[in-house]
Amino acid sequence: MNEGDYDDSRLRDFQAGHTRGFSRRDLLMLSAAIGVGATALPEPATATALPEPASTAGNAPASTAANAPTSPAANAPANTAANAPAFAAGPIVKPLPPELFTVFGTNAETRWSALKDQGYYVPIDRFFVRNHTSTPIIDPATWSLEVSGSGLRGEGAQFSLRDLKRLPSETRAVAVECAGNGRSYYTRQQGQTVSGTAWGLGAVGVARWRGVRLSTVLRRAGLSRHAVDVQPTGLDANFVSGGVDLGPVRRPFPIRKALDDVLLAYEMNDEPLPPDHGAPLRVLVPGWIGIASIKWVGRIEVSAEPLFSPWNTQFYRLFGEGYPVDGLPFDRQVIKSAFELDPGATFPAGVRTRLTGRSWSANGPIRKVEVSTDSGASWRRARPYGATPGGVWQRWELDWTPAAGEHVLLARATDVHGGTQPDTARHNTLGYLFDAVVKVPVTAR
Ligand SMILES: Nc1nc2c(c(=O)[nH]1)N[C@H]1C(S)=C(S)[C@@H](COP(=O)(O)O)O[C@H]1N2
Ligand SMILES: [Mo]
Repeated sequence: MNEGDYDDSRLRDFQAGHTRGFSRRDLLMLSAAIGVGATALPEPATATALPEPASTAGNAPASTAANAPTSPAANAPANTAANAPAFAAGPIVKPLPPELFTVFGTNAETRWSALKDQGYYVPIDRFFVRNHTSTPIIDPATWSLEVSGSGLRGEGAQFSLRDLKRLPSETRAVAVECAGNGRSYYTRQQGQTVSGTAWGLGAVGVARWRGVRLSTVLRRAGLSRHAVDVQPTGLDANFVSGGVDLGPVRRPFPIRKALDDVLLAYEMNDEPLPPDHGAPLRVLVPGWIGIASIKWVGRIEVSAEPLFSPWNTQFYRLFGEGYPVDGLPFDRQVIKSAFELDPGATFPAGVRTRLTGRSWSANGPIRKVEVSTDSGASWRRARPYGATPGGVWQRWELDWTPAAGEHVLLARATDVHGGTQPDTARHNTLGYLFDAVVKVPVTAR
């Protein structure tokens, strides 16, 4: 499918003020944030046609009591003193040992050294977590999925987890990667200012997901041929940004993508989906930026009109000198490589060591990986190894005998379509889609 056409048409809708589920105030904030005001984004003389700010939250799923996430504290016995620390422990449920993760507020990045000697799939205990707020604990027995909207022929439908598990299942390798993965390198490597979580390269993971195809569920719910957009909504708390309640986390994608390869997953690496990764059910949108893969989904809206949320109007747009159209939306991930080591690692000098890493591209399997151990002066082909189910990423290795001193390692991948990693990523103020070759300083002694 052609995401470029989709993005262009949504940009035009947006500029023309054809937004729904998106407040005038958000639009003004966006105009102010990008510093263009009325020039690029028409000041809504159409303001009356746009919903009032309150309607942003009003777009939230009618969260039924049964669907409301219960806090761990709510499940605690009457005397909660002993249980209090479990609730206070933080926004992420699973342990975050420092040898596996770097924590940024409500988010945790996988340390690349923790992927060495792991298989193709990233184990749950080291899979990165990106939470806008906190992991909700949802009772799978009372949870249900609501599928509704103007893109259905009838009233819509509700599915319990048991209903979904009775439908034909599919198991697939899919990467989840944050759009801002590698963001800190805009600053560290290119000296540029960006805003957002200062991820290294560890906001990515590949898992084996099992679930039901979204197309199966949409057809059961009475999909109409007028449907154009699909928008899943999370049951986590509303996201408040700059004092503005943006409502629950949600983001639309086109019906073509929905019917192509989107999965509703209830298992991750052969285990029930863990709380931090979206239990009881999450969306997986292969090849797209992580935000498309909504966790803790409670409702899926199917619409006969284009849908908008702050996650495709305010965030996930490209603003910057390098972009001809200010505020271009985007959906697809790019190409990257990472060594399975932490920057600043040390090696024994004069001893042969095996460098390992992984490369991945949202546009197709990796064809070759070149590695430099001398700051880019010379390059060698890395040896690919291991099975590549789904062709999501490629593991590789290369032997190296370092001389004593400081070295800079680089890895550069090329995919089957010839797409490769540039020396410099195209700067955008929100720091998305960093695809340049990363310089990894190491020491031998
Ligand atoms: N409901 C909900 N879904 C969400 C998010 C969230 O905060 N809430 N974060 C999104 C973002 S930005 C990313 S990168 C991925 C991260 O998935 P993971 O935490 O399973 O690695 O989930 C996406 N889905
Ligand atoms: Mo993300």
